[in-house]
Amino acid sequence: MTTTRATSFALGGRRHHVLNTTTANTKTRNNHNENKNNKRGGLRCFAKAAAAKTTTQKKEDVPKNLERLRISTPWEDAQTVLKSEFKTSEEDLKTFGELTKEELENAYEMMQLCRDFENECNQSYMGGKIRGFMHLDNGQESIPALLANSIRKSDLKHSYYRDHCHAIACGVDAGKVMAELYGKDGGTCRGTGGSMHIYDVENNFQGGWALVSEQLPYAVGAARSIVLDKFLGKEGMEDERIAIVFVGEGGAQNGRMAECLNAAAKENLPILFLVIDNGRAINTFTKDVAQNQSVFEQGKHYGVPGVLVDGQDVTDVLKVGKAAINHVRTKGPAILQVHTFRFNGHSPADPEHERNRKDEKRWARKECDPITIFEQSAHAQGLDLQALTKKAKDEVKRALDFADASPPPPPSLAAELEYPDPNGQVDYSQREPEMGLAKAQETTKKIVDPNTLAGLEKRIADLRGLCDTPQGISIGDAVNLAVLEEMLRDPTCLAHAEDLQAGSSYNIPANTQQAFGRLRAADEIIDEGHFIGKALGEAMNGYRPIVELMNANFGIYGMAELSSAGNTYATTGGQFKMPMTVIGAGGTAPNQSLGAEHSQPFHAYIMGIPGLKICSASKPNEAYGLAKSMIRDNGPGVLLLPVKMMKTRGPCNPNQFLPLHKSTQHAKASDAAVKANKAITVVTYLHGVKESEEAMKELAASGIEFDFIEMTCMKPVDWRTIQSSLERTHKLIILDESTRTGGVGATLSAIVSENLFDELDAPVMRLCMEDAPVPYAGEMEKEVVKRASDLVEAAKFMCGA
Ligand SMILES: Cc1ncc(C[n+]2csc(CCOP(=O)(O)OP(=O)(O)O)c2C)c(N)n1
Repeated sequence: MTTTRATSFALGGRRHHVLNTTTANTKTRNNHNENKNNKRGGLRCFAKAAAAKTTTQKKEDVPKNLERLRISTPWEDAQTVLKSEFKTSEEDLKTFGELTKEELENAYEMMQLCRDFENECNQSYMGGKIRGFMHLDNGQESIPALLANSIRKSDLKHSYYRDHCHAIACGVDAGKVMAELYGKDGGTCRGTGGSMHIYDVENNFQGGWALVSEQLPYAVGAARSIVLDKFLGKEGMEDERIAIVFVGEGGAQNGRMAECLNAAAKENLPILFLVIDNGRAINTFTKDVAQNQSVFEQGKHYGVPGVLVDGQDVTDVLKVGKAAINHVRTKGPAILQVHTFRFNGHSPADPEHERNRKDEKRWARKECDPITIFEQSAHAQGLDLQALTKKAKDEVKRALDFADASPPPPPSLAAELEYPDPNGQVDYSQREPEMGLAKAQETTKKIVDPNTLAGLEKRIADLRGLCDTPQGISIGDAVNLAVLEEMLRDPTCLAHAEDLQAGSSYNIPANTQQAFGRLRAADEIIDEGHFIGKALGEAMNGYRPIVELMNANFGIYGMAELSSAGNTYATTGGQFKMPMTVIGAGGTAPNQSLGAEHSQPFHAYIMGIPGLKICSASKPNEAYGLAKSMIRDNGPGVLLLPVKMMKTRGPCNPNQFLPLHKSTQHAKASDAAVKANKAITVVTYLHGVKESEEAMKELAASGIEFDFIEMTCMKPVDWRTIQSSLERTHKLIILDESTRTGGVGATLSAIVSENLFDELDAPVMRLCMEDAPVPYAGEMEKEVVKRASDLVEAAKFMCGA
């Protein structure tokens, strides 16, 4: 028998090019490049550049072992780059080159505020008030100075884990930031996020993301939302908004950077990639792992202009930064690489062992402090530096007092923030588009061509008509109907998929691009992480994206993004909902022969992600009703469909919204079978539904009957439906389309044991996929994937037949 079979398986280039000597705006300020002690390629690059430039520092001031030195990007050189790469006009250059007193005061005050804030963070960390990982920004204050001067409240900002100063410079209250670090209720996210997850909906500060580079596609999604707002004619939106994303030079080596540059260029999105180049990723010299550190030139392949600036000179940063930001506001995407030094360890946990790190830090603090450099420059003359410093320090003091006084969050908050739409509390049929139904209809009429609209309405009517035929509608078309209806009803509904024009591999979501155009129904490059990520950014900004995965298993590339989608509502303290739906055909049918990688139990892999609602549907009726509800739900959901049954037809009620937290009982064992001890509760999903139906037929003659339950809701596990069945049958078989270890059945079985132990007459029996890659050859596959015949055998065994 099947469970016995299970025992046969175990259970259980070093060179870098920061300084491109052919680029006019990149020269070292220090003429110490002949440093004989240094044999590394990086410095030799500096040597060439430095030869062309004057020095501001005596050679003997520089420790001989330093491998990273300050660069020089004087405004006259930067202008050459801006003219050639950004096509900035002479007139604009003149404007950007002139810094007003107010700009300089703002910049200085923000630098002092950030320095003092971070120093106090350090103190608070030592005092145990701040815990976990914390990343400080000392030495890089010219960037917040730029933000304070040039970034608007309405711009959409995506930062990384070193985010305190970015948030403050973008208008987030310093007291709320400090309170968040203290884990207090008055924090930006009520203590749910912490140092690496600062969000503030009011100032459009959208993270605070802790996985290196994950923020890149989210920001691209945010930039798309700006373009979409214009397309939809959304009211109350400023025209020149931009998205800005911060990334380290280490993070910029991640492939997401290339994908996002491609996406930004392809749709000419208003997005600035602000690269914070402190030369080290934690301790590792980025030049040791990256062949080319000229991140500002990464856009060349896509036609995205870039510029490098010396981050120790705040006036250079302000001038060049203003030009880059203006380019994004008026023309399209750009890269701004700011060359800086980080004065502290990566985080308090950083031992800073890597070569010469401590010498570099000591030297940089002494020679490259942007605050001191500004104070000693001609620009500082005439400014009341003392008064500005006092103002900054007073603000930090206020922030500390606010954080201290704030109470801790109520422990119950974590549970309250599980889902924006708590289970069973929303009638999705009544949920209107955010802009209201009337406005939504008016918008759709404005943006969809009348002939196309007529064709679409006919297509929808045809699909609805199929529901009335004796054969019914297919699972694929039931999903298509749901998607088309929702996209028609709510112009903020979007679609993302590969091969979308052709309706992707299983003809879902078909006709969306033809009906709604490329902006709302986007064909995607082949990286599911990329477009799940963009969907996440859109969902944070008023859109309801629907992502189709072609094969659910391809979603493996989007695990980081799915997990962050699940986290966001909670980690933002409930500020950002995440109304996105991911649909994928997947699973492991017997005789599938799709090979190991296309047959993985993706549903089991994502089951542990908090905040995700996971449903599955193996009949058209459920596929339609769940898709409709999930699209209108305000949290992230995944709807899984059986890959080999997409054309299976059946009845469907095209007017219903099914609950996302309920399993579905398809058949009930007779009272006679219960009395005869021949009734079994069978719980399954995806292809297991068809297999179970076959088994039921086969068992009819033996008198064994099933209370047959489909896990239309996989997460949260609906054990109450199982309970009412077990109260009759007292026997449970799980036909599980996932592995014995870590599978859906494992979770379900544990929950049943915990909650329904007294109802069981026998141990729960799991018919799982074994812990083996699904083999291609049928003979071997039979050993791994369970099917109707295994269920028949197991049912007979359980009933002693
Ligand atoms: C996906 C992922 N891998 C590894 C880490 C650990 N980590 C945190 S920051 C960091 C270095 C990033 O360096 P860089 O992008 O240059 O930014 P910086 O911290 O220097 O500002 C690493 C490896 C992480 N957070 N996420």
